[in-house]
Amino acid sequence: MRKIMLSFLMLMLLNVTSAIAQTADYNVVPRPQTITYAKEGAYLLDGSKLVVYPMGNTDMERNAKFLVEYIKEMTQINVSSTVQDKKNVKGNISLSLNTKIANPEGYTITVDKKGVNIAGATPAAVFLGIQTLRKSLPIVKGETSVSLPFVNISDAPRFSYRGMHLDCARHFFPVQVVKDYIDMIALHGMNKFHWHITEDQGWRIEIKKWPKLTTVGAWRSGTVIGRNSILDDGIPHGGFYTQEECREIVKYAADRYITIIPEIDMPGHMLGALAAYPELGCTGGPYEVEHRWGVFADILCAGKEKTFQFVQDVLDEVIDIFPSEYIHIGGDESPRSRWKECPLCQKRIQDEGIKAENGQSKEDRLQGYFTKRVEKYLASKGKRIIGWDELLGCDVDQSATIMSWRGAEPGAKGAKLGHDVIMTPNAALYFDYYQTKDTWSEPLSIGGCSTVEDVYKFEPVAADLTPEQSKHILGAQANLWGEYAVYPTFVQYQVLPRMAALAEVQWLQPQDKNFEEFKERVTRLREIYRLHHWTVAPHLWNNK
Ligand code: TNX
Repeated sequence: MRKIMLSFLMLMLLNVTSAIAQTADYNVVPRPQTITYAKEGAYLLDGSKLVVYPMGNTDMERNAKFLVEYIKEMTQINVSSTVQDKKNVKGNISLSLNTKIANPEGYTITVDKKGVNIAGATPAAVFLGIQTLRKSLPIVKGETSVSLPFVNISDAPRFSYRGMHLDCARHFFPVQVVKDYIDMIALHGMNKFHWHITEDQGWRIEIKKWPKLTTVGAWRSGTVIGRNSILDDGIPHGGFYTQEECREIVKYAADRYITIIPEIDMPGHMLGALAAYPELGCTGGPYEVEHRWGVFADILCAGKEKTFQFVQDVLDEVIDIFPSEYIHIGGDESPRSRWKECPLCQKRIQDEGIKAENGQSKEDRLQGYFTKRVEKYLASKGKRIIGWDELLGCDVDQSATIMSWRGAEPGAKGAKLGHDVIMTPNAALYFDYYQTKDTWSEPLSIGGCSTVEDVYKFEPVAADLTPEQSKHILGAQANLWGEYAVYPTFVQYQVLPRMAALAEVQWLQPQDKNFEEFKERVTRLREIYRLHHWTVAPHLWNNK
């Protein structure tokens, strides 16, 4: 009898162990601000559970559907979403709004015997909480349930601007690649996508009033091989996004609470447009859509009124598509040589009484005139400008937000002058740089080197800024320039996992960062990258 009892007990024990569900781990990237575990207890997530959302709230309904999808993706468990009524909150996964949370992106996750609740200050905050829960889930196949330890999570991001940039102008990428990139941005808790869509090497957005921008400006007859070698591949390259596609992408991002900030780079980096409309340049051309990489002398003529008509027409259509309050107007790398020799630009300088001042040449300040005029136009439509840090050398207004790329110093300087600033310093946050010094077997990159650790260690707020000045640092962003980004897999390789390191720079206070612990978190995140079949750079894992 005892023997039988014992073997029965053994069997039960075996059964229990095999039935122990795989467990969620809330240590995700970016790490939540506070995670407080209960002494014991766990919620069993299985196919009988529902995701409930407040009745009549379409944003929360969409959030609920995303969560259902994510649960399926991670665990293969099918739950469904439904509107909330009194009966079905208990024991289920509920989404709710809590206006008492101060940060508009702040949220809490509570897992206890009443069920799971994600409460956010706004639907956007709830979405961020959903991302955290999603990343916490174990990746399992063929299980009927997973276990979520009882916990209280309270979280909010450090910076309001958490961005990624993608250059779709040097090389054109299909709509799906852009959507995949937006998925990556969402997974990392980011909320801005800076979309670079005009360049010397191609104009990538349909503008109905200026059709040659895409019939002519979107196509080049070849591309230089390597880093500006003397060889050209002779292979036509091009493409553009129709306005309809742009709207589709805007919606795709907005559904994920990501704002797209389009960049129309001016007055430099404009050869795509000049090839289409040579009358917009100082010499009148002819111009060609560029095959090579770099900085080119031919830029928009600041003396001609037609140039401003062109810019306004383009921006009219751009702001009709992109609801973002910010429009990026570039402003980088605009050589002065043409403006110096152009009678119309010189006449403009005279007429406007522009003088060399503050170490800035007349032509530098002509770019200031150009920028202020465009800014004023956009302001009349309720929009604000972002521009590259070259603008600090051009006598622009304090209202221009500065994107600091030539290191972090221009940004610190801008903040001291009262500009809002977004930090994208090349040394740490240029994801077109190599991510290892051992480059022999790496795909060709622009140069430089920024390892995952270099990204992680970047601190956006310089130590010598006063608290008042620090408030001007809105956040940080990494840029992926496209000279060598020919393939979507290479785009993935360059941003994963550096994007994860950036996510913690954007989310955490410096004292809460810890690279060794981050490595463990990102190793789990890599499993989600793999689930999506994204290509991940292996350097952090000794190339394994
Ligand atoms: C500088 S960053 C540029 C880009 C290049 C990049 C390459 C900036 C405002 N201008 O046009 O693609 O370097 O790293």
